Amino acid sequence: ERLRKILTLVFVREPGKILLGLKKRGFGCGLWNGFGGKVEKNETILQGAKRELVEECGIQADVLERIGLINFEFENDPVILEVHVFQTFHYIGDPVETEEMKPEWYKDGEIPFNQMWPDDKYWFPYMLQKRKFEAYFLFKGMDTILDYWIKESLND
Ligand code: 6U4
Ligand code: NA
Ligand code: NA
Repeated sequence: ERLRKILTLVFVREPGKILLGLKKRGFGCGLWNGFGGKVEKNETILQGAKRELVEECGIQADVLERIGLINFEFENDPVILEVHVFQTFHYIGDPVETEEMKPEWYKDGEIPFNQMWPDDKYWFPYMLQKRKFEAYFLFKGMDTILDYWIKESLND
């Protein structure tokens, strides 16, 4: 019996650069990442993604593009994290620091992978090149990837 948690992860982009947030609390604290969180019962995944983007960095995006789907498992843990990854080049507002995230723009070639989740280096290249992907990672703790696969996927 697996317990599946649905999460979102949103990347705001401009040509040549990408907005990341330093997570200030909770899961992934101290790591740079996109913006997102748990999808609530009364909303769709897309609505959850847009809500978390506003809540965490003050940015509104009317259109988000689905770019990836990642399933995470942790050794000896029944929970599966199903993370829906989105990106947008069209947004309203300037990023603001919130209680959860400190936003900062990074050049596409200067992503701080050594201060990010260890899986990110594997799938960021797909996202940066706008290639839709699906991936799976099996973690031991927060730092060690025991197994993974990643594939380009074209389903919409
Ligand atoms: P609360 O505590 O309810 O405010 P919430 O904002 O709903 O939390 P949070 O911040 O725990 O959810 O969501 C976790 C975020 O971290 C999601 O955006 C998904 C992302 N995430 C989780 N594991 C990840 C991983 N291995 N690699 C990655 N992002 C991950 O790049
Ligand atoms: Na969050
Ligand atoms: Na949340």
